Order: sequence, then structure tokens, then C-alpha cells
Amino acid sequence: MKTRFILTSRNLLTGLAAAVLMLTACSKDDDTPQATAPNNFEYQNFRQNQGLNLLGNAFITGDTLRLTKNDYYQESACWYGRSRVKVADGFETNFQFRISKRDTLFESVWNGTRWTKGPFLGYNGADGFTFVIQNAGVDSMGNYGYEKLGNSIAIEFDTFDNGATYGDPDGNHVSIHSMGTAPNTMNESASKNFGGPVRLGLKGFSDISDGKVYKVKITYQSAMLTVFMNDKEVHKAPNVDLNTLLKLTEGAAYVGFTSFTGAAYENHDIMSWSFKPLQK
Ligand SMILES: [Ca+2]
Ligand SMILES: [Ca+2]
Repeated sequence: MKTRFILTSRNLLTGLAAAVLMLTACSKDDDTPQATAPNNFEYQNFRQNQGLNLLGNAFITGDTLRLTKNDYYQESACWYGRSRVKVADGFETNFQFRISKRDTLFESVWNGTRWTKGPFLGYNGADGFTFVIQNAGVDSMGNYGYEKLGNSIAIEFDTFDNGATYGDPDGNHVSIHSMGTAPNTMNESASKNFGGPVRLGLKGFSDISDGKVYKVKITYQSAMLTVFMNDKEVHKAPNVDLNTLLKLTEGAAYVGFTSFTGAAYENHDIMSWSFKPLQK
């Protein structure tokens, strides 16, 4: 287990004595991917897991890429492992995600002898997932998936409010994080050059951990990075020059996902995924 200093759901909840939370697999498959061209691939589902590099606690279950299961202290990355893909001239990626079976919080009640499980307080769940472009390496993974992962840009779907210290506006937001070639961070200071976090509740998505399947499209064209959910634009960052920001290899990088859980958890699933280049 890595040393952890960051206020995540992991260490936050360890301090909550009054509210008690009641309540690895790593596979790798280097078979030929379902690619129609080196920069154009599509996974209609993940039943065959072809060409993915699964790191940490990511695994395939049925048709689904499960980045992290609903258990404590999971972390993962999953890269398209066949090759780097061209990103600098523009791309479009589409995927579906589902976040489900989050843990719940119950009040802790002292019965005169011991603490017991009290009334239901609400849903918890953590910590979300990211889509990442990185050229650190196909076997690279940071803490919490992308924390400390250098040479990367992460589009974060954040489901846990780590508080003002880390700049989270709530536990249901999308944000774009990069420190260029330096180590990335979940601190929202890394998103200030990309418009900061966007509260998804203000975009009509009140709870992305509700177990429903959501469709995401991310496009990069003419230096504009745009994020859509269910065909609705939810975030847009102009003046993103990936060639300048990151140290790419002939305009190409590795793409994929990261995720983590802590003292709160939920399933983070990717149901489908495609990637294709766009023209300038
Ligand atoms: Ca967070
Ligand atoms: Ca965040």
C-alpha cells in the first residue's frame, strides 16, 4: 500500500467517530485488439478484453470493464495497450459508464454498552473515475489512478467531495486536470487553466452515481477540449495545446481510464469505448 497524505474519502472517514460506516484482480491480454486502424478502435463491450492494459484493481466482469469494484481502497488504470494513438491533431472518444452499488452511511448509536448501527443517513460512494491522455508509459499508474501521474491530462468525473482544501465544489462534478509534464494532482489547482470544476447538477445531472448508464463524448479539435454527457455539452476548455502541454511522441499518447475508492466506495464501470482521430 502506498503512503497517502491526501484528504480523500480514505482518511476523511477514519476521523468520523460519530458517524460510522457500516455497513485483485489484475489481468492483461495482449491479443490483437478490435482495431480497424492504429488510431481508430472500438469496444462495443469488453467481453473479449482485447488490447487493454489493466493495472491495479481493474478487471473485466462479464461485458464490463470494472475499473474499481465497490470495496475499500481500490485503485486502477486501464490503457489502450496496443499502441499510442494520435491525439495532437484532434480526436473524438466515446464511452458509456455506470457507477453503482455505493456504500451507505448510518448513524452510530451508543446503546450503553457499545456503538450500534443507527438510522440510515444517506448514500456515500467514492471517488469517481477519469479519462486520461498520458505519455508517461503504458505501464504507468499514479496514486489514486492519476494522482502523481506525470505528463498527463485527466478529465475527472468526481463523485466525492474532498472539501475546500482540494477545491472540490461538491461530490458530483467534472473537471480537467493537468500539470503538463509534471506530476498531475487531484487538487483542483490543476484545473484552473482549464476552467475549473463544473458542477454536473447545474447541467442536469444531479447524481452520476445513481446506477444509470451515462454516455460521454470527449472531443479535441482546434485546441478546444469539449466534454458531452448524453449529447449535452457539460464542459469546454479552449486553448489546450496538447503538443505544448505534454511531451508527446510524434503527436501520440496513451489513452484510457483511472479510478479509485477509499473509505467510501462504489463500482466504477465502463460499458463501451471507442476512439477515432479528427481532422484539424
Ligand atoms: Ca474528489
Ligand atoms: Ca475534483
